[in-house]
Amino acid sequence: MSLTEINFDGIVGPSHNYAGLSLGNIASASHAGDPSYPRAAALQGMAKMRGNLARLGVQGFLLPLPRPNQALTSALALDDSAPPQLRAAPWSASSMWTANAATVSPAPDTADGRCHLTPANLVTMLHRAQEWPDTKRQLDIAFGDTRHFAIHDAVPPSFGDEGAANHMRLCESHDAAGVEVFVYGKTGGAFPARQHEQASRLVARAHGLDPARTVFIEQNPEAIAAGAFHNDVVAVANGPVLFTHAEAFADQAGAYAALRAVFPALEVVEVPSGAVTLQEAIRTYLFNAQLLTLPDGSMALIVPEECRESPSVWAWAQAMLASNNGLGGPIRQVIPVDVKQSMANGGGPACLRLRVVCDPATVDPRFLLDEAKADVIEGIIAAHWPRQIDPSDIGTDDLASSVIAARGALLDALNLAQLG
Ligand code: SUG
Repeated sequence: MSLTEINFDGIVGPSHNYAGLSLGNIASASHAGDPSYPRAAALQGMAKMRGNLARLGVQGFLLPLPRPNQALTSALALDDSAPPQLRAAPWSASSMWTANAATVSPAPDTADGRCHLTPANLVTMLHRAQEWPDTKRQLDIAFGDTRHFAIHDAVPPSFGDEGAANHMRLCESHDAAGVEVFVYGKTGGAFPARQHEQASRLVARAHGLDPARTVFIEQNPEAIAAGAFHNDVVAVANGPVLFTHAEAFADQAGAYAALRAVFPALEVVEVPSGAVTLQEAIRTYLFNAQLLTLPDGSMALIVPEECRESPSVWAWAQAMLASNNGLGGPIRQVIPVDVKQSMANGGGPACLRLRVVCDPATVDPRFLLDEAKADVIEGIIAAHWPRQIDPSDIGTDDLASSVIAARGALLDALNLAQLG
C-alpha cells in the first residue's frame, strides 16, 4: 500500500457571500456587505485544484453543503425582524474551507493503523457550527472503507474544535510515524480563541496517537488579537519543514524545543517580524500557503496573489528563493494563485484544502478529480452558480431556488445525489 498526501479542496458553494459573520477574522469583517461573485469564486478554486493536480498527479474535493439550511432557519425562528447576520447564517458557504472540515491522523500515527478523521464541531461561530453533520455524511462516503479509515463524531460542545487548521504533522516520509502538533488558543483576548486545548487533547486520544509523538502548543495570543483566528494563518508544516512567522506561538523558542525533542529532523523556516510584520503576514496570508512536496522531492509554496502584491512579503520570498536555490534549502518555488473571492472572507489556499494521507485506491473515486471531471464541474459552475449575490438577495426565494438547483446539478453530475 502506498501512502500519499491528497488535498481535498472544498468546491465553493453557490451561496458564497460576504455577511461579516466571523468575529476576529479581519477579512470577513472588512468585506461585510460587499457583493459576492460565487461563479468566479468557484472557478478560482477549480483553477487552484487543476494546478495542483498537474503538479502532484492527485487531487480530491468535497462538495458544498445544503444551503439555505432550513433546519437552522427554523431553529433560529428567523423572520424579517431578525438581525441580518443571523439571517445570513443558514446561507453560509463556509464549508469551502475544508481545512476546518476535520482533523486527520494518518494510519502510521494511530494505534489501530487506520487513518482517523474527526469532523470539526466549529462551535465558536454559529454559521460554521451547522457544518459538521453534513460534512460527516461526505466523509463517511469518501472514506467509507472501514479497513483503512475511522470517522469519529465531532468533539462535544462546549470544547471548540476547528480541525486541521490548528493541526500540523511533521514526518520524514508519509509511510513513517509522524509527530502530530496541535495548536490551541487561550480565551481572554479581544477575539475568540476558537481552538480549545481540551478539544485537541480529546481528538488526539480518540485517534489513538502515541503521547510521546504528540505535541500541544499554545498559539500566540497577540497573533489571535491581530487576526490569526486559526494557526494556519501564521504557520504551516510539510514533511520535516515548519514554515512559520516568528510570532506564531506563545513561546516560540519553547515550541521549537518541544518539537525538536520528539522530532530531531525538524527544519524551521522562520520569517522574522523585521522582514514581514505579523499584520502583513495576516493581510497577505503568506503562511496560509500550501507547502507541497513535488515529485522531484523539492517543495513549492502555493501562496495567494496578495503575497506578490506586498513589497515586504515578495522581497522576503525572493531572498528566500535565491538563498535556497543556492544552498539547497527546502522551498524552491513560490507560486501565487488567485483565490481573491475566498480571501475576502479570510480563506487562503491552505484554508481551501484538507490534507489526507492515504492510498488513493482506498478513497471513493467520486471524490477524486481528473481533468475530464474538472471540465464537467466547471461546466456546471458556469451554467448554474449565481454570477453575483448582493446582501439583499440573502433570504429570498429566488436565490434559494437557484442555489438549491445549482448544488443539485453538481450532485447529479458527480453521481452523488445521495447527498441531496
Ligand atoms: O471560519 N470565514 C472563515 C474562514 C476560514 C479560514 N480557514 C482557515 N484558516 N483554515 C472563518 O472565519 C467568513 C464568513 C462570512 O463572514 O460570511 C468565514 O466564515
